[in-house]
Amino acid sequence: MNPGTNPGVDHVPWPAEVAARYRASGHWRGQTFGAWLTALTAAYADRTAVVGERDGNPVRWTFAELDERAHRIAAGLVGRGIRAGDRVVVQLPNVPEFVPAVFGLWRAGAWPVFALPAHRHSELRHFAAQSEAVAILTVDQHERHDHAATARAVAGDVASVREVLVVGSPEFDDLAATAPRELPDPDPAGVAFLQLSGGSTGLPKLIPRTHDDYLYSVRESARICALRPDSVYLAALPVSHNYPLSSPGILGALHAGAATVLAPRPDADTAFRLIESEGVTITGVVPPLAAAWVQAAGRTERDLSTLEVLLVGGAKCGRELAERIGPALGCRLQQVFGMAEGLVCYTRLDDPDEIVLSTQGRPISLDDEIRVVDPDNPSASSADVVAPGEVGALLTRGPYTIRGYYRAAEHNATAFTPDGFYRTGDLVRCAPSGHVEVVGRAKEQINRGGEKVAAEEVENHLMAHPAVLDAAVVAVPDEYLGERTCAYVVPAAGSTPTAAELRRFVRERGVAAFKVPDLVEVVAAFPVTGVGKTSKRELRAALAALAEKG
Ligand code: OOB
Repeated sequence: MNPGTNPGVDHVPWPAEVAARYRASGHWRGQTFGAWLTALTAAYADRTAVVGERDGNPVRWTFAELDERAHRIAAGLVGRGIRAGDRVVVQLPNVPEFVPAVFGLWRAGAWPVFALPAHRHSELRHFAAQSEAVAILTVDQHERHDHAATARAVAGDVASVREVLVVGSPEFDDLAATAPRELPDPDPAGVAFLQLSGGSTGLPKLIPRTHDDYLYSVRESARICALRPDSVYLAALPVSHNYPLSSPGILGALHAGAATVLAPRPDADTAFRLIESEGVTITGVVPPLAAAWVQAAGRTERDLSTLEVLLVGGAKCGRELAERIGPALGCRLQQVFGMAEGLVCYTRLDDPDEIVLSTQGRPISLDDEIRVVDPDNPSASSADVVAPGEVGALLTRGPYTIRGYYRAAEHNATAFTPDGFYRTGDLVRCAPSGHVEVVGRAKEQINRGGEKVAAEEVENHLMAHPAVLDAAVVAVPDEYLGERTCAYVVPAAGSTPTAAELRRFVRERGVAAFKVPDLVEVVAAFPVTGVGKTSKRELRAALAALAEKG
């Protein structure tokens, strides 16, 4: 056991009797990711597993080649002193090496901490510090950003980070050429990796997912999305996100013996080129991307006829867009409503059209417990359910939904009910069929076309500016993204900060570009709400209402 990890304190396990039930029902099978890949390789050795591009050149690996690479990387990592239980921040774009590198970490027993390519110094430093990571795995340059330099700067700031491993460097090639060796299989009930929460409070929380729970959601996702060995999944979104990783994602495709094609970028030109050349049958996008693809489909020369299913999720897919997808792209729409904390809902491929167009699906598992509770009470218990068909706040617990964030005891006390339900912060309505319709959000988060922005995180950055007395970040409706961010700012006495200056300031603090406020409004004072409350929550609600009125 790594002395840095402390099960029960670092992460909250499922109660023993609940875990026993999930094992008895076959949800949890006691298999690790490493053992799972070994079994898949035995079944599908010569089939293509991963297709990608490196420096513009095609890369194509079979299951056997992927498996061997993962074994070599695992041995190389262990040779570099990475031990079971060590955390390693992984910031990789959609490069083929992502797949063997992550399996290499899993086989070494290390926990990937999945950062997005958009994250910058301040976020990476937080992930590394919070997880006491020993290494950062990244690329050199990507989309004109020097990731290796950022990672090295973070390593300089966070004492636990001993090394920066750069995929594509001669050092990494050496590591990946290490002779494979037998390594002990980690505990399948233990944490396998840390995902990031979209967050609503100051800094993103880390989400501990186990081999047992995640593999259950992967197997079921592959089945629900009807993946088969001759399916071809296009990973269009950044692959370290839960959605393209597992809903059904790369892992779902592997489970079915299918190939994954990694798109270096998600734009229609790139995606359509790959759909045509690789015969892609299924992919997943966020609503703004679906809209862009629908538009581009009208004037493309590419043959998209292999595409059978387009998953749309991450943010609400409006009815109008939903209706255009099938006719424009010649495929079936499948809505997906998921969260890195666990619960994933899908419309089923044989659901009636009306359900597919108007709901965000139903849970993966019959053992996913759903409660729709009093939306006006942030501490509503799982018993405070609203009448059937009414809108309420969604609580959930189940075989792949976490019982607590990583090292966040204080936050967990409010983010979960005492009986272990996760407060999703989503406002939903549940149909008698069990289908869920997402109608809004109670959490202080902006959903910018699927990219999540925690209001408080951005407010804290703004308030670090000497000319800012107070800040409140709210969502404003946006035709393309669904929502954009608007920062209302009260200046410090005698200061006159400009919008451009404040946006630059936030960017220069080293945050993902999608968190830089789209709009900044400097106001003399914040409106006071009817009840005279001045809490941030009330202010944001009042400002959001104001913004909506235009
Ligand atoms: C996915 O995961 P996260 O962790 O980035 O974000 C989760 C949140 C949900 O709580 C909800 O607020 C929103 O994103 N969301 C949707 C949605 N799908 C996600 N809101 C409305 N309609 C939808 N279809 O976003 C994610 C994880 C796995 C699969 C798909 C998406």
